[in-house]
Amino acid sequence: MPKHQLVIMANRLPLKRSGRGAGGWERSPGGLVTALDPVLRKRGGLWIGWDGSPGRPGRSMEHEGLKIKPVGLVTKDVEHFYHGFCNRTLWPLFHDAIRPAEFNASWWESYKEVNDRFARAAARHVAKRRSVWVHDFHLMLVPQMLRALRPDLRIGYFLHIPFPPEEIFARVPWRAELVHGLLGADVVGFQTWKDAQNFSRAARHLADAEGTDARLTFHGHKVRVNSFPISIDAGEMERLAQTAAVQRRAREIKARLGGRRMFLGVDRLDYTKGIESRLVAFEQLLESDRLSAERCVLVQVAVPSRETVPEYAQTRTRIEQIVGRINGEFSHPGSVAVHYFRRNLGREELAAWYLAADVMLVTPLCDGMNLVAKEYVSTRFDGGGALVLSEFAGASHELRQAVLVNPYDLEGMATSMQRALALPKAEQRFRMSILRMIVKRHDVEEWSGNFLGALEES
Ligand code: ADQ
Repeated sequence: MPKHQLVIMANRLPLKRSGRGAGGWERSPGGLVTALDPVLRKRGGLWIGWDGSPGRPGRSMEHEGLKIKPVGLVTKDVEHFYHGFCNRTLWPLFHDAIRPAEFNASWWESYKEVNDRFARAAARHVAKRRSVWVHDFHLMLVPQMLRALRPDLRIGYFLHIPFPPEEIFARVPWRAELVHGLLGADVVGFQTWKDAQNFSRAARHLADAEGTDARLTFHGHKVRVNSFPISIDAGEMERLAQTAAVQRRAREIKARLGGRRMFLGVDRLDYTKGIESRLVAFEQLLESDRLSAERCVLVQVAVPSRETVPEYAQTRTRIEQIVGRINGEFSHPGSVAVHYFRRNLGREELAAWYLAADVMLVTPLCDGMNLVAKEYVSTRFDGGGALVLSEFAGASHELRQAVLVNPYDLEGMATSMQRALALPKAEQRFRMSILRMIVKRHDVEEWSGNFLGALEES
């Protein structure tokens, strides 16, 4: 049995089969992979997860020094476990019930089965007394299941999305089982201290755990609970932005937009990200003549996500309707008001858009952290740009120098967008320098070091 330095378990592998050509791989989209990929590549280790296609699992393999152990999901698992319990029960419920969560006993059965499969895969493939780091809401039962199979392992768990207040979490018919699942870990980590407190309260009230918000005991097992705000490889993002190719591309983007001031949004196409609200706020600015499409433009880049879930298809339709409405009303020949790109951009292209944007709009209705905000700040080595950030993103706890907005207050958001665009130069640069310092200081290396340090100590 090879000795792996660190074992990551997450629903998705960091790579997925690329549509182009047989046997090709590309990076999986989303924040979890953005954050964890550099950590594991630096440390080396094993990643256990699903490759994103239904069917038998592929073979174990090694990719650029990273060992990969695929776990298979059949079509029924994809429907019941992934699209069902994960995306239609846990995701909406943990995001403040923005959309109603559905509770379905067959999905729950599937969730238990798939979690058991992951736990068994880890139990078989992980060397003695190793540390296993389990990630996110897809695998909440794994810590307890794995502890039962392999008491020699040290188990950490990190939740990438918010943990809801008890009165929302308590709606889940299987709430106690979910909490028991997490209490199998030695360290349970969250994005913010509020999430950690929500969890500890649920553990005490719904699952008979005892102790304080930071230290719980459950059936004699001690569990540490804390916040570990996730981050990005800030240095790498800055280096990318400093390359001649990215700077050239940023100039080209600006020129193509006719030198207009640019608002930018970059998100997975998800109803939690507040894309519709920011579009409507922009529409209000145009409608009231506070801005004009001849002088500014909003660019929205949205990467397709969970497209077979009905709420996602509806969100996409609504966004496309709003974009059409705004453009129909306010565009002029040569100056389209909203540019909407539904696609995944490469890292260089992404950095060029960040560098070209005057104002970055990160306006989720609810978000665990939001790495786009941190990526934007790290690319702005030129000291330019302004960040409009939702109070309901975990990132707002750290990035206090952003222009903070309530995305439910459309008029307030419109005013803040206009204000961000017109910030006096000195204030804009001052805010950006503080934001940059925070993200640089608290990067993903620090995040993983803090979490794994806590796990070592446990
Ligand atoms: P997400 O909701 O997926 O993840 P988020 O933090 O918004 O994560 O990051 C999205 C990532 O995808 C970023 O790295 C961004 O660059 C990339 N991305 C988005 N749109 C893209 C596009 N069109 N093209 C290319 N790349 C694109 C979850 C939680 C978050 C939490 C992360 C990490 O929901 O709250 O911050 O995990 O813990």
